[in-house]
Amino acid sequence: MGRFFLASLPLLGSLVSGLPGSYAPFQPVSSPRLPLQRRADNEICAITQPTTQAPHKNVWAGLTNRELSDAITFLFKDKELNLTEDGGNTTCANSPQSWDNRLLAIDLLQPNKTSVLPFVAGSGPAPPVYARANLLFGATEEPYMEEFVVGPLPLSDSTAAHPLSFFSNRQKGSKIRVHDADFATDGDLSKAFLAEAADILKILWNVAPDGVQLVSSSPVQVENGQVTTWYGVEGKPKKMYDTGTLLPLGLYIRANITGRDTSKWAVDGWLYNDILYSSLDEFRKAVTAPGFKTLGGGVDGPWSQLERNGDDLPFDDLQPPTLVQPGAKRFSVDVENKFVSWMDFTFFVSDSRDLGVRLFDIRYKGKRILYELGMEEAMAHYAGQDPIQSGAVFLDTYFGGFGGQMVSLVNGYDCPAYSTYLNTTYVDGTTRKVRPNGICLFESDPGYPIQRHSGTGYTSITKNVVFTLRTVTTAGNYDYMTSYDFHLDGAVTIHVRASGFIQSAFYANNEEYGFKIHDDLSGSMHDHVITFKADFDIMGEKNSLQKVEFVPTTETYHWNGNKPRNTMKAKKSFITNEDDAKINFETNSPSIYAVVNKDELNKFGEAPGYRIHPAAGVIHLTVKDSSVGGKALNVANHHLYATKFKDTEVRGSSPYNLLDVEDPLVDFAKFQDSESLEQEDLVLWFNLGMHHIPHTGDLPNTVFSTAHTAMLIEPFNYLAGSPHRATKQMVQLTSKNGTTAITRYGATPANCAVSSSQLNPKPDENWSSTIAIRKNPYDGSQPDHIG
Ligand SMILES: *[C@@H]1O[C@H](CO)[C@@H](O)[C@H](O)[C@H]1NC(C)=O
Ligand SMILES: *[C@@H]1O[C@H](CO)[C@@H](O)[C@H](O)[C@H]1NC(C)=O
Ligand SMILES: *[C@@H]1O[C@H](CO)[C@@H](O)[C@H](O)[C@H]1NC(C)=O
Ligand SMILES: *[C@@H]1O[C@H](CO)[C@@H](O)[C@H](O)[C@H]1NC(C)=O
Ligand SMILES: *[C@@H]1O[C@H](CO)[C@@H](O)[C@H](O)[C@H]1NC(C)=O
Ligand SMILES: *[C@@H]1O[C@H](CO)[C@@H](O)[C@H](O)[C@H]1NC(C)=O
Ligand SMILES: *[C@@H]1O[C@H](CO)[C@@H](O)[C@H](O)[C@H]1NC(C)=O
Ligand SMILES: [Cu+2]
Repeated sequence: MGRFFLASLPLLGSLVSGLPGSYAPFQPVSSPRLPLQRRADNEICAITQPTTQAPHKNVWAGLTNRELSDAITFLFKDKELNLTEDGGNTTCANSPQSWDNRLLAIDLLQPNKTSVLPFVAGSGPAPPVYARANLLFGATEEPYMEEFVVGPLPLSDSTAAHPLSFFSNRQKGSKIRVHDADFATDGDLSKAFLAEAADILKILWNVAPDGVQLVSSSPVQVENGQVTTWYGVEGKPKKMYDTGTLLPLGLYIRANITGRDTSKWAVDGWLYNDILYSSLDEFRKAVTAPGFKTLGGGVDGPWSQLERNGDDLPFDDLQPPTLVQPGAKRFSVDVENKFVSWMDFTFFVSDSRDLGVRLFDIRYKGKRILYELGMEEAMAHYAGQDPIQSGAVFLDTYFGGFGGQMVSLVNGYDCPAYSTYLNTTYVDGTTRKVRPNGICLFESDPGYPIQRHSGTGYTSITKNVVFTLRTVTTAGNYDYMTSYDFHLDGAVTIHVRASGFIQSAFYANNEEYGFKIHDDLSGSMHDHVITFKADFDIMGEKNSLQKVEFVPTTETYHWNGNKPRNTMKAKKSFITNEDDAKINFETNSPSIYAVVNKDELNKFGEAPGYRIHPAAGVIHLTVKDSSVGGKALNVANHHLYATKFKDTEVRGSSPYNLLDVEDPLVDFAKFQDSESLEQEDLVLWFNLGMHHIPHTGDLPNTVFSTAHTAMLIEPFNYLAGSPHRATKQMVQLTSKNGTTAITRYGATPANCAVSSSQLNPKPDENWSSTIAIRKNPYDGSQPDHIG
């Protein structure tokens, strides 16, 4: 089970302003709002944010404005690349067209770990800065995408641009064919074929062509050079909500989109009620014949929309308990360097279009435990009787990017009102975009203590204070909330929650792929698999993977007359080879996995390390050897993998993996090439996720409280004892002779009043649905920093 829901927890003692020893007595029902009035002598809590100075520059953060501009200028000057500029505006008419070469994405190329480590240790220079750029070569019969590296930056005589291939283990090289480069221009095609079918739309649903909309399958199918896509017909939302994914109408249209001459593209199949018609005329003949069975189709309405909808709940107009900050914050931030320090933890934050926010150089008590922790890919694999569901595999790093689609957080809802917010930034085409309040940082009390014990005459109890870094990515119909929680016992939990509109299927013939959840509507079954990379460094880079298994056994003990006794033992071993490090957490969880350092044994002779285990359901992909995703999804086949670190194996997947599923840019299976894991630099790759078969409760939106998955990493024989004993936020109660004594340990009581702006935060404070835009080239008018 996961943590409690933050916003609904009563925090006794911090709602009222408590003075030492003077706790709010029982209050009569008639004066419910007393705390502020009664404590008028107290000042309003001043919420201050301590600052800090990062020990060194954040080399992972992203490109500065100048570096970005230099890289873009350099690429555009390269005659051979023949790039068409977008003039800083990717949505305007003179932006590149499908027959132009263009810049799809540009970002910092994360510096090699091997060149960062000496810098971080203070014994080497800052690593050179390179950009990675994804270029789409459209000015050719066979369009392709190729990743380039540009640098070093800023511009110098040694700056160069060349294909970036060391990330990729693709057989066919760095040029990867793009089969749907002209898709942006196909709007005309779909408009035309809907117009031709106007009479049929009228018969089936009594709508005109502009009363429906189309979705296309993802990815396109490529077979023997033939490129096919399917369109699904959907009802149109009636309000502003993007409810289209809840309104499939059960008609699917196949189009042959082979070749670059879009005038030759043609519709060659109409699928309705599981019958495939090979031409519109054939379909029309069937539909207009007597006795043709029409299936209906869902209609947008309150059931799918997001207005409040339902009977009043008891007392529900009253404000629920809320989290408050009773004074100064207890963590410090270097905003410029995106460096954060809370209790015994420090870390750097980076953000990028593809991957969103990730953490680097996570240290605990001054020692690095993780070089890198972040999401690699968020995939969704659907299934169904119809070609849209059956063909749907999404990689969210590709469609807009996990960072590109991050949103401004809603104060008091996404995060507590007192949170510290940081902006995030990403590059769209050649334009830098700034997203205010993309990251929140806050401490909270999950509503249960981290420790307690009652003995004769005493109780010892310790507050559980959790520090969270959170972001939200809205990837089309779905919203992913990613939270990194840091705990007083030295543990870190990685949570992903999903909400938003499900993608659904037309119900007909679909019983084995979902439940009927509304008129003509099936909740389409799918797997969400969210891959994370965790590059552990436990007391140095050389580590091993320990496995401790609970095994049943029959033993004899001489003191028992050697009678057999059925019992259990701990089987301790090491996973010493990459091929053996494809791990599934088994039923009944008998095995414990930990990254340990065998060269740094503690004083009891045990290897110190960090353990990793699921904190809320985790999954791997159900589909084996997916016909749609192929080898592009290989990172999702198990719960956990360990590999030996290499500068060439830094990404477990690529946003462009679906462009060639049989020979993807990154085929994760090729990482498992029998290398030793004994006292090597280990990287763990783990999958979070949910098997999702939507039920009526997913309407209108899936809820975060159930769509939740999490992994916990925690110290394992790492410290002499549990570090949570160091906090002052604990008490001991002792009773003697009928009186109770309270022992405190130096925690200062709150002595300020909570402002009404904390209790009633503005949800739109610094929120932005539009994004600030900075133009290239860099003209010096903006500060030269990131974001
Ligand atoms: C980009 O172009 C579109 C369409 O021409 C226009 O509406 C928009 O205002 C432009 N944005 C900027 C930042 O220039
Ligand atoms: C450069 O791209 C343009 C389209 O943007 C194309 O017309 C032209 O042929 C290309 N030039 C070369 C040398 O490939
Ligand atoms: C698809 O279109 C291409 C290009 O127009 C054509 O050569 C091919 O024969 C078509 N395929 C089928 C199956 O009709
Ligand atoms: C965050 O973005 C907002 C809006 O663009 C801007 O006013 C603010 O200065 C930014 N904050 C930082 C720390 O860059
Ligand atoms: C980073 O590592 C790769 C793979 O070893 C290497 O090809 C590349 O040159 C390195 N980059 C730098 C800047 O050292
Ligand atoms: C405990 O209470 C008893 C009776 O009230 C009293 O006689 C005795 O002195 C108390 N002992 C202590 C240690 O306070
Ligand atoms: C909004 O921005 C102002 C000015 O930067 C800052 O003082 C305030 O804390 C911010 N509030 C939120 C909720 O981000
Ligand atoms: Cu789902």
